[in-house]
Amino acid sequence: MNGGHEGFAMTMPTDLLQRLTGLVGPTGVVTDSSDLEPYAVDWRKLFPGRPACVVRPSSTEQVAGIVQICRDAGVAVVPQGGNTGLAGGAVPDPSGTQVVLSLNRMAAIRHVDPVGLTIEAEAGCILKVAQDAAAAVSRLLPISLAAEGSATIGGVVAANAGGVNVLRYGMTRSLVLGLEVVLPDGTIANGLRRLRKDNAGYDWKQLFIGSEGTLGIVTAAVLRLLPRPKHAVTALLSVADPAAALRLLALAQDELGDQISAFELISATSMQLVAKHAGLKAPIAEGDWFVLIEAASSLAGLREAAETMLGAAFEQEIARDGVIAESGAQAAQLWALREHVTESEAREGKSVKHDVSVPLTEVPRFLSEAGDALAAGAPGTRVNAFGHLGDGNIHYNILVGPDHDAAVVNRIVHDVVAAFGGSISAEHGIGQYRVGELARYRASTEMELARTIKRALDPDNLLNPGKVFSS
Ligand code: 2HG
Ligand code: ZN
Repeated sequence: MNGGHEGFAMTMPTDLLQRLTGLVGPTGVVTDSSDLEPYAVDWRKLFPGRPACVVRPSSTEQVAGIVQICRDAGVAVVPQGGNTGLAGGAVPDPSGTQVVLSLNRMAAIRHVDPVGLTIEAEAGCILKVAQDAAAAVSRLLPISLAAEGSATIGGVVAANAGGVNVLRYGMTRSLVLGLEVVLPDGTIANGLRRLRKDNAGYDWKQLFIGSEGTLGIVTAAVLRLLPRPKHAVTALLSVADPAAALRLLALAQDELGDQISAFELISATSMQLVAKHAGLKAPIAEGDWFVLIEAASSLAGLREAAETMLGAAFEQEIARDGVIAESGAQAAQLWALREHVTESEAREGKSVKHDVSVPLTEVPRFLSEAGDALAAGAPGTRVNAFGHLGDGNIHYNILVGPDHDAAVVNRIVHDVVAAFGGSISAEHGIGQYRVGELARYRASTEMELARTIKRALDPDNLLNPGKVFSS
């Protein structure tokens, strides 16, 4: 019965496996230790866990059944999508007692409506597959992340994912029209409405978006689409410092206005890492800071506007060098520089990540004060800063040596973030990585409000325990 997985028999109530297998069939339950591995640990391998088993339902009713069975047995359930998160929110703890509920068999796109501008997809649908389905009818699903080839719709919604287009289209939350959720007691809340306007009572779906699987399990979502822009322009510029990057943002707002779809900051360190580990080099003169700008529109004239912006940036001595992509292929090359930063950082060695936001205009002062604080409190560390400057969201990642203490580095950086009224998690969520930091930096009234909601929906703390709050 235990499939040869030794730790399993010790930690899992005896009839639980039988009941789960009875519900989803033998192929829907994974117990073999080597098959469990990809579900047990996050991709950065920072949070190694050990699931009792993995259950792979193929319908919302099965998800509800699994939750009920586990609840009866007093066993915790950890929902998991593409397992691409950076905060350890989708992996079990090391106890060997938690059941991972993988949504990867529920991957259907249920409808695409090119006129009503909606798409309905099941939780396990890969984000890129949903983007492609929208593109096939000339529509845009504007959630764009490096992990889009593996991240799933359910995970993207549960994590309220950000990405590079947030400054124009908002976080995932702003694109969710309808949601289907399995609650911690195993009931199904079906709010899969495709309505643009729905002000009838509480907008309860908002509770689950960004709850990281602690309040309910997202099984399907209706997302908003947009007309697909026919024209896009991508430019890479170098600037002297982050203050100049902000002046460039103001200029871009003047010249490209509401067509700006990405405004990304890349430090020289990030560029050097990408050159070293991915063999990619910026096609402009070396600089201290770089800005990658993208604008997209259904109407022509973007390129001219971008050229005007570039000309003004040189004239006003905001930019030192710059290039506008001449083709889609060149645009992809410019984007590849930005998209390879995370991977190149990982290849460089150990890093302590910070996904922070401060009021946008404070970014330059934040960068300088955090740099000073680290030089004083954690000498020998190197800053790899990059991110979504258009949102005030910087990935302030610190390359550390074996003797540096990650907790000390966190404290130094987050204290500066707090001094600027910022957030310790702009887009990656809390997961298990930031539980202590959230408790430290969020006001106790805010934490108590959150706990009240958690207790009301999941009084036994059986849904993704230990994430967002300590259990
Ligand atoms: C990005 O913007 C991702 O590329 C990853 O959010 C950030 O590696 C990181 O810290
Ligand atoms: Zn990011």
